[in-house]
Amino acid sequence: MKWHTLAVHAGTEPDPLTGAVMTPVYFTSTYAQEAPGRHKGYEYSRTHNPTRTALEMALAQLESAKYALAFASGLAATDAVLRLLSPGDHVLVSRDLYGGTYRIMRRVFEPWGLQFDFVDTTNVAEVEAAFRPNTRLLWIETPSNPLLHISPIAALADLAHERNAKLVVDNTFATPYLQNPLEMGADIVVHSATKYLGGHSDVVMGAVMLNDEAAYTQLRFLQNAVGAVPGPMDCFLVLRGIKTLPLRMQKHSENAQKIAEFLATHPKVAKVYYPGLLTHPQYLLAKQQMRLPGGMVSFEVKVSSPEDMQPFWKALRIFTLAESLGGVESLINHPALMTHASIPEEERLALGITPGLLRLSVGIEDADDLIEDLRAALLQL
Ligand code: P1T
Repeated sequence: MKWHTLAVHAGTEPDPLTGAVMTPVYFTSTYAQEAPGRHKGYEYSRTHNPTRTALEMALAQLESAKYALAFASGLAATDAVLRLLSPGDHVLVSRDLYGGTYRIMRRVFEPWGLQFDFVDTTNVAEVEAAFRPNTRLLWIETPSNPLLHISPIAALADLAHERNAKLVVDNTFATPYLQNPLEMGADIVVHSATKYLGGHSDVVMGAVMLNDEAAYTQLRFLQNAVGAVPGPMDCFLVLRGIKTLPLRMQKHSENAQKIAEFLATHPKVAKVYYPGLLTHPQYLLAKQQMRLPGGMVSFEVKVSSPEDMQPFWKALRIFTLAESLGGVESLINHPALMTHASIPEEERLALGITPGLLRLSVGIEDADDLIEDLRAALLQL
């Protein structure tokens, strides 16, 4: 099946009871049993819910995975994957990554006994040198949040497997339409479905996709035992969002390319981070492992302190200053003060998350309007 067909039909079968073409939203916490333990496969909605089952089937198909599990948020999905490990295990992680992922690793799992090292995963030699005998996972974000670094999935999967470790890819920025890490050798894919999979900024959800049966069984156990599951309405919303994922990603990417090219020539802009620009250090790798460069653009403006940004924020008419990304509307975020505030300042600055760094989630509006909005706001600096 090709992509647009897959997105429209994945996980969606006409309801056998009524013929309803759209997946019904099963608002029920429990299910009648004919006799104790005799039921139609559903007992209790923390364990299973038919709307969630339909979504999980769709998510698996999108990532060409055998299995998918939906969670209450991207971080709940991350939490479940990290719980596959035991105290004393070591994890290598992309240095540039979502602040909340950094926080759960440093402040929840490190005190619990896991060990983390944050490395430049665009550089295979640096990753190789950081492996320890107890390294169990290599965890990468590609493109990374917020600097859009691209890490080589196939090479890192080979390296992880040589060292008896697994490769986890947070595929949130790329989406399954732009990149399928499992096909490149990764073992586990994690998504914040809050973003492009949902696509409309109206739901918080996470997902895990994988092929390994033993890890799947353990994750299914954790999903039920810990209980961070999404409700049926949220599952319906993400199922609906998925139907337009390829269409949206094409437009997000087309707009982002135009905006990145505009910013690259702007005198107030010191640096642009976008994998679709020839100046991006991993431009060729992005071309090779991604269908399109995606809808996220980061750039650095020439300001000495965040206070100097006030007139810029005030002048914006279309871009909304907000955390999150991946919706149809354009958002702008200040990583140092917002999404990445949980990373200590010294580490942030070393990474390149400076007071002038801005991150755009480019929506599907008309590119000319978006460029005009940025042009007018940049005039204020
Ligand atoms: O917000 P939640 O659904 O729990 O997903 C967490 C998460 C995981 N991975 C990546 C790459 C992410 O970007 C996120 C969430 N990110 C934001 C809210 C943000 O504005 O960057």
